[in-house]
Amino acid sequence: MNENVKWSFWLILLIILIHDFNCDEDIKQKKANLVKKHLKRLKKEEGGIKLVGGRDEYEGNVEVLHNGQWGSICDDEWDSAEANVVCKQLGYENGTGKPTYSSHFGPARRRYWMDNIYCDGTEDEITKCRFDGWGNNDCDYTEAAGVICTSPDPEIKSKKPEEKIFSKMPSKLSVRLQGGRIETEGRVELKSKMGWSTICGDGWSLLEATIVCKTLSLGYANDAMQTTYFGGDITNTTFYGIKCIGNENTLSECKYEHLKTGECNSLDVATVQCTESMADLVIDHTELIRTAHLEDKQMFYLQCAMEENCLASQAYVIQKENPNWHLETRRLLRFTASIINIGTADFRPFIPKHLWEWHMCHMHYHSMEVFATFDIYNSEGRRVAEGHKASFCLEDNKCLPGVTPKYACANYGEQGISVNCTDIYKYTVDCQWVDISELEPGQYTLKVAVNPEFKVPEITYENNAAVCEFYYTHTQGVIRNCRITRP
Ligand SMILES: *[C@@H]1O[C@H](CO)[C@@H](O)[C@H](O)[C@H]1NC(C)=O
Ligand SMILES: *[C@@H]1O[C@H](CO)[C@@H](O)[C@H](O)[C@H]1NC(C)=O
Ligand SMILES: *[C@@H]1O[C@H](CO)[C@@H](O)[C@H](O)[C@H]1NC(C)=O
Ligand SMILES: [Ca+2]
Repeated sequence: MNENVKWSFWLILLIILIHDFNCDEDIKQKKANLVKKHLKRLKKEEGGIKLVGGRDEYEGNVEVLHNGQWGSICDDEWDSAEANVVCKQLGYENGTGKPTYSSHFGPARRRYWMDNIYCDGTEDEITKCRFDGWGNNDCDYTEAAGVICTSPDPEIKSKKPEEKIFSKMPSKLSVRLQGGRIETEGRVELKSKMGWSTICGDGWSLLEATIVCKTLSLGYANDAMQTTYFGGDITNTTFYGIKCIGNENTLSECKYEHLKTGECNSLDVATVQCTESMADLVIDHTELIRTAHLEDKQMFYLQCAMEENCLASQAYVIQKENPNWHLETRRLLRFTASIINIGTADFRPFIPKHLWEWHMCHMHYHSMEVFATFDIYNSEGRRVAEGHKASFCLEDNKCLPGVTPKYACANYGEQGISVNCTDIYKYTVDCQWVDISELEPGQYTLKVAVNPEFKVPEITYENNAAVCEFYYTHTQGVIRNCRITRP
């Protein structure tokens, strides 16, 4: 082979490689449209904000949505006035925001959308404050602005049930559904010594709705809505802040914040739709244990994964600081996640098909925001390896004998997991790992959870997480002694 031919060969190979990592414009546009629609549904429209990188939902670096793209906020001129507006916008009523500076919750992962923000305190949204104009900034990734929101409402301040101010539900409690088209649906009403009461919609979830259906012997909750669809708040008293874990036998075992005269803050009241059959996902922990291993992988091969936020934040720092970042390696704890549906109905994603998000690097649609989480905790219970939230495409990879697979992700196919079928994320799949590059060798806890936010109804969530011991030496990672529990 003469020199010219040789060079052409390498050049073509290089072009093919580059092409693989650059996803084409059409797909980008398609994705942008889908994302826009999807976000709109989640009420994350232009000017929407979220907190990222915090240990809990009330803290993190602030990201703001502009033109369908999330961007960071720079900490120049950032102080409590701005932090208060952010916390107010996030719904922490009368709460205060403590500002954080200098990428306190990790380096800025996105371009800066806003810099030199000045709020006078009357604004209810951060984008109503003065700033330098979209994208105008002189900041680098070490200058992300963040907040820690505190709220007078103890439920928001702490997730520990003991610290919430709750009362036990009355032990003699009648339950009925009103206003439905059929007897298995309607707004929920409870009878206490103060007569029949509706339940305020705030915080109403599948966990409570499931117990209502169980109490009424109507099976499982298919939906828990906060709505006036089945009639609104027409009783003289209302229950506020009912909370169930999801494993109670009757609503009497749940808790509530108060029973008050007068209406709910918003018009919406708690409603349910009950159904006879229901899905039930379980993690196969033996497969987890069997397949767990370490892999050191060059960042050059992790570019798609980085686009989907599958690496720890330090990887993004390296990418920005080190011109030869693609030669650096990351240490990944890889394992297979096998998830079987042992219920009596198919598991279906809660986001309708036309809102699914196209993931251009991995070339498939994601039908759930967060389907699984993988987290590593140290002996003090602190999360030490950033568990990324994985969204997947859901399909029947393997079924018990006699069951025909129905769901397949390819070609915009229907997604779901049939009864007695398993959705398998093999350890070879991109992003099917925890990035433990910054972890010291030692003894840890690994927690793998599916449907962790209880967004899709199931018979029970008590079997949705595997909590295992993770022994990590310089050369080996071993998972053992898994316990099945709730997420
Ligand atoms: C917030 O403040 C207003 C006015 O000071 C007050 O009426 C309201 O009850 C407060 N809300 C909470 C949740 O503390
Ligand atoms: C609400 O209270 C009024 C006055 O006390 C009473 O007449 C009415 O029947 C009550 N309504 C309900 C639904 O209990
Ligand atoms: C699923 O498997 C269980 C246990 O093997 C069996 O009892 C049940 O009938 C199966 N259900 C379906 C829909 O195949
Ligand atoms: Ca389950």
